Parts: sequence; C-alpha cells; structure tokens
Amino acid sequence: MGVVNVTPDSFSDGGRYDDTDRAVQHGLRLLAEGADLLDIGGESTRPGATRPLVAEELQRVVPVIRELAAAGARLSVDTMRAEVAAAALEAGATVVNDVSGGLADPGILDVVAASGATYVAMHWRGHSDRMQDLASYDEPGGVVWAVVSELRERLVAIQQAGVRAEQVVLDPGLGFAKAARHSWELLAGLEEVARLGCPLLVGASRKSFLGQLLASDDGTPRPVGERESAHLAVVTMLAERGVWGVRVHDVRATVDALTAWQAMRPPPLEDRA
Ligand code: PMM
Repeated sequence: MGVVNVTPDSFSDGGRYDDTDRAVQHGLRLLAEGADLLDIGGESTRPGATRPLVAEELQRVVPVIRELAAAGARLSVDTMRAEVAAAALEAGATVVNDVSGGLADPGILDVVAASGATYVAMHWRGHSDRMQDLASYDEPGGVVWAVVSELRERLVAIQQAGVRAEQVVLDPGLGFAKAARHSWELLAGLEEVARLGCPLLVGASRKSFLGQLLASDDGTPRPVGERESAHLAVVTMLAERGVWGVRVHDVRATVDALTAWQAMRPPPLEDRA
C-alpha cells in the first residue's frame, strides 16, 4: 500500500503532494514502482495536528481518487469520517482505511456495511492533539494485551454495525498513542494480534520509533528521510509473518526488499526434486 498524503502537514511528506495534480502524479509513480494499492489521505494524523474541515478533506481526496481510479488504480481512502468515506467510495475507492477503527465517527461503519468495501480498522485511542497522553499500558500483558483487547471490542462493534468479518483488516496502529517501545513490543507480539482472525496491515514507514532506535549518541532521532534501511528490515519480517499489507512511502525500496525476500524463500514442497 503506497501512501499519497494530500496534506500540507504530514510528518513524513507534508506539503509535497498537496494539490490534485502533484498527488495524482505521485500516485501514478507509486503504481509504476509496484504498489498494489494506493492510500489517499487528506488529514494529517501527526501528533498535535489540528483537523481539517470536512469540506477541506473532501476537496483534497475526492478529485485525486477520481483521477487515479480512472487510471485503473486500486484505491483506499485514509479517513475517519463517514461523509468522506462515502464520497471516496463513490469516486472509485474500494477500501476504507479508518485509523480510528470506527471510534471517531461511528457512522463510517454504516457506510462500509452498505458498500461492502474492505475496512481497515486501526488501534486508536484519541485524536492527534491528545494521543501522546494516552500512551499508557500499565495492565498486565502491557501494550500487546491492551491492543488485542481494544481491537477485539472494535471488531464486535464493527460487526454489530453490519460489516462482515471478511471485510475487516486490522492494524496495530504503530506510533498512535504509543511510545517507541510500545511499537517495538507490538511488532514482536504481532502473532497475538493475528489471533483475532483478520488479515493485518502494518504502517511502520518513516515513523518516529525507527528514528528513536537509530538516534545518535546525543539522543537526536535519525531524520525522517534516513530511516528506510531499518524500515526494510521491519517490512521483510512482516512479509515473513504473512501480513496482508504494509503501508509505505518508498514503494520502490519496499518492492526491492520483498523481491529479494521472495527469491530466497524455499520452493513449495511439491516443486522440490
Ligand atoms: N499511519 C499513518 C496514517 N495512516 N493508516 C493505517 N492503517 N496505519 C498506519 O500506521 C497509519 C495510517 C501516519 O503516517 P503518515 O502521516 O506518513 O501517513
């Protein structure tokens, strides 16, 4: 899943693709590099970000989705709003990527139920202006236990709204109301999240837990643009664990890493002499 942020303020690429033409060109490039799916977002979720108006969000994502759909792309809309999800599906998206898992605007679940779209439900505890205050996981079992039980609750609510289990993809929400160590613990404990029975999507690309791992001796985090090698190690491990998707900014590097991973996988038993 290649990321197209049509936002002025995303932490990873804010302002680079914030008009329709540039966003579409960027999407086409990611497709040419081998993305299977493009995730179009009009709201930055960086810690501390303020929310755009609904009209603003619609204006950012709908024209981009319409143009990329006309070019044959498979598209996801990164939104927490029912109204934006409905307009995006109408414009040609087939996946709704809701970082709030239906908590920010429960009406989004009705839109997904009525459309039959794939629904990505991410682990989330609150909007960006306060999510860092919500990064506490003191119960026994820590962050993995908390994320699994909170996602299980979401799964119940999602199905109660009429969304079929087969439509749902779960995401542990790396970096969302999580300190760096929480994101690493979640990656290590991903098997527990997989036991909920849904395919998994993981977004690690360029996130601050990578920057903190690679910090210099004085504690300065590695800059956003210099985290890719570490990210590729994570992506390869995720492929080995059989996730449904990885949400990435650098599609070319990701496809290269996955091509190498595939080349060194043992052939299926029936092909062995
Ligand atoms: N991360 C971001 C935005 N949307 N969606 C899902 N499903 N999972 C994520 O981890 C995720 C997301 C933040 O990253 P960005 O600002 O670079 O898009």
